[in-house]
Amino acid sequence: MIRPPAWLALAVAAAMVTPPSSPAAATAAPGPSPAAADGPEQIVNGTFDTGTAPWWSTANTTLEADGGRLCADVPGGTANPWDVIVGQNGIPLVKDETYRYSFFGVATPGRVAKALIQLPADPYTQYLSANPELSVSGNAYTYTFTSPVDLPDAQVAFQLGGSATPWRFCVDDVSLRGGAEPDVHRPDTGPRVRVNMAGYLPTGPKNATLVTDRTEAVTWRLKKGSAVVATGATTPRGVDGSSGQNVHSIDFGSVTAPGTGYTLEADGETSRPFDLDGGLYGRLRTDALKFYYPQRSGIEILDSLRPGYGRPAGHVGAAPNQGDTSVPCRPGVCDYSLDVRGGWYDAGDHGKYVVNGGVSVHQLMSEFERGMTKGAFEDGELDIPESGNGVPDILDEARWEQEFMLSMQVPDGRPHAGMAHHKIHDASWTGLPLLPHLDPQRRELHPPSTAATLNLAATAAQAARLFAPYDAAFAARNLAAARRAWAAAVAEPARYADPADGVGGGAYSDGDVTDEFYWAAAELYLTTGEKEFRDQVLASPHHTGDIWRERGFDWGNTAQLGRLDLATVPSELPDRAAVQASVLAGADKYLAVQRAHPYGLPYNPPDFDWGSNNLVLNNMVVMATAHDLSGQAKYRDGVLEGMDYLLGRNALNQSYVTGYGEVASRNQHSRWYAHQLDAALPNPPRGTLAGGPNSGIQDPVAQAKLRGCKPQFCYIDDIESWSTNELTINWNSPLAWISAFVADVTPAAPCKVTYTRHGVWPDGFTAQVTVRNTGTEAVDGWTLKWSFLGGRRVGDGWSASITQEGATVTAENLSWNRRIRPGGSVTFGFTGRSAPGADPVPERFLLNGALCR
Ligand code: 9MR
Repeated sequence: MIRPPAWLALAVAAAMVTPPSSPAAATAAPGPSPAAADGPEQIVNGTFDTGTAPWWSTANTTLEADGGRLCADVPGGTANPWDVIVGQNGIPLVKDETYRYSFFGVATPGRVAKALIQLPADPYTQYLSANPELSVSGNAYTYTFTSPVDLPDAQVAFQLGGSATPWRFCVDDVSLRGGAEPDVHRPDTGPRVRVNMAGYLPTGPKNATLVTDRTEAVTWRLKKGSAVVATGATTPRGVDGSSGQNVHSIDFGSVTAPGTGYTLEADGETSRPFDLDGGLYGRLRTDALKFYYPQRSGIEILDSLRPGYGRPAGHVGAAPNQGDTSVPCRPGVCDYSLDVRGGWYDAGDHGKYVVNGGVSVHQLMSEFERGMTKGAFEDGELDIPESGNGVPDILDEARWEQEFMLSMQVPDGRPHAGMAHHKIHDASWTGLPLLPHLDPQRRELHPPSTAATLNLAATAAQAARLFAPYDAAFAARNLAAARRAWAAAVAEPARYADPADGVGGGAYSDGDVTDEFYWAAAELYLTTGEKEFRDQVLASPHHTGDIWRERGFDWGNTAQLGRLDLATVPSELPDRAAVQASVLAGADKYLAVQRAHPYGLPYNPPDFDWGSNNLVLNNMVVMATAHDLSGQAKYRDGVLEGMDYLLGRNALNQSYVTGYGEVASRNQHSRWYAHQLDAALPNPPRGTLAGGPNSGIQDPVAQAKLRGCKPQFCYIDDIESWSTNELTINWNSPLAWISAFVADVTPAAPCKVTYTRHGVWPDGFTAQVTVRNTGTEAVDGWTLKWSFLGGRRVGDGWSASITQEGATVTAENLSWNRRIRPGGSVTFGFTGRSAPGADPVPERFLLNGALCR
């Protein structure tokens, strides 16, 4: 950050003032009036010490925090000043107040820019307009003006376009002083002792955070009712950058007795009550998955299955809906219509997006893929219309979305055949509330993109191996679609979605799809075992690069999805051990971030991103996978501590999951869970995750109430705060995945399994399995489980009774070999029926429910 001495700033100010070019109402005076100079600061983050949020730019440039300044490379060849803009919105102006506006600006090479304070929408009335001549060495500029209007959301803008050649703009110390003290929103953060209000696992780590001015350790007391059950000393942690609070941490992990009504006391404060409850995450897993059914498009939501949430089918062609049974393209994009009914609504809007649908359906399928050995997912557990059809409900729910993904593929014979349309949504934004079946907007298909095409390729390839045991025809349809999509993406590797295509729905643009190529190649390889895809995986820069960003992964960063699956799904990949080691390295990185954070957050960039809770969860997915691969307790403990943040151990002292904890998000931005706007409508269902703190605060409610917020405070549980408090299908998917992980971390057993294939012929094989007891106690009666991918099936067995249900194979002892003495082993075998595609040897075996390592 550049701070010229005060006398220089004032001297330059007097010299540099440029009168406003047009608006009669504005006045510019040489030098600040004393009142304005002393008035309150209206600009948020004008010093760029911790990043660039909430400043924004037009899509043709990128904001950089460069040595404490904001900088942007301005492209050449634009015609008008407003073709390239850097700005900040939401600046309140008070009529007849005099303001002093100042900044330090640099141009390389020198250029004249436009500095404006104006109405943020047509007719863009200018209250201050100046033309600073920016130089390479930089100057401080100061202007004063009197506001002719009361306006809650003026815009400060630097218009930088109109140059034939490119140049670099940098700015610092942007300040607008004067007017009224900003309306400070003071959230009710309750007691200063912050705990996981939903509860802790009796056997897991238990950490809390105390907010206090004290710098010395203080005593904490854990109580159950009025009885003190444990005491200890806090650990002072200093000032936490993510909240601006001085904090101590508290570790009460020694207490393990299950029960309700625990409280934690320290520094004269008593936390909200919590439980030690082994069943907590089992319930959360179910609720996080149940979120999806009432998010469905194209089907009536039955009140009998979701009491209080029943509603007519949305977008099935009944007026006033206009689709989605035959949806045309946006004008000029294509000359056909597609039947794209079904799928899940993306978020609180009625849009359906292939890129975001991709990561969501993938994480649901991955949750199943991780747990299928155990047969952990049952038919009937989610209360959906398909319950009872013989297929695990989680797969039925995933299929609802996957069918939609398939329907977005461009038909043969059309331009871009095999690619996927990027998205389908309303032609214009609609207001809240609006139930899906009442949406009157025209629905439109947006152009195909390489990113959407690769999301389709990846998820369809994964669906092919997972659905094969349940519905071979659906699996085959997916594999064919995945191959077509892959070929189409290779033919058009850089068809990007337009970042400006954000009217009526989100843009979801992504200018780098090399990560999507890697993910799709990984899924195609794992399903088919084919050399072409293996070579693509091995040649990708994402295969060995450090992809473990501190900011986590999401719909636009998908290399991590490929890397995680290559680590966990059995295959013959030559460098598989290195891939697995890289997951542990990533998890260690997130653990280090978490350990340094006094709120136990495994995510801590200087400014929090849109949907930060999702990024926190995805970093936890990496830690959880490291636990699956290594069995090391530190990774599981890290995941549990991360859950504490989401469920109440945070600066706002609130849970971000509806229905979990005494104070929890309940007004997430949604057009149909709009209880805050219409008492006849419900709140979001239990288990709905809010996006969470977002330093960018792009919506007007957040801008009015949260200006200048430290990252953890950039959140408000208001239905209109769409940038901090939306719900989405891709945020609930890691919540479901992680809660399944912590609900059921499979314990390790002292055993070793050797699985040997003896003979292989075109449609069959024989295998022999040896189970060795490596422990010190005899095993008396055994059941061994594993899973078969891709449609392989067991046939006749010997020395064990062997059955298969869906993907899960179960081998049980016979009466004569039920006992395995310490150091001893049993061997059994079977014939099997092969299936096309990859044929890896199973790797995960459960002996009497515990994992053999
Ligand atoms: O989740 C998306 C986030 O990563 C982006 O930064 C943001 C702005 O482009 O958009 C988010 O996605 C929204 C989408 O554009 C429209 N539907 C609601 C999504 C969640 O807020």
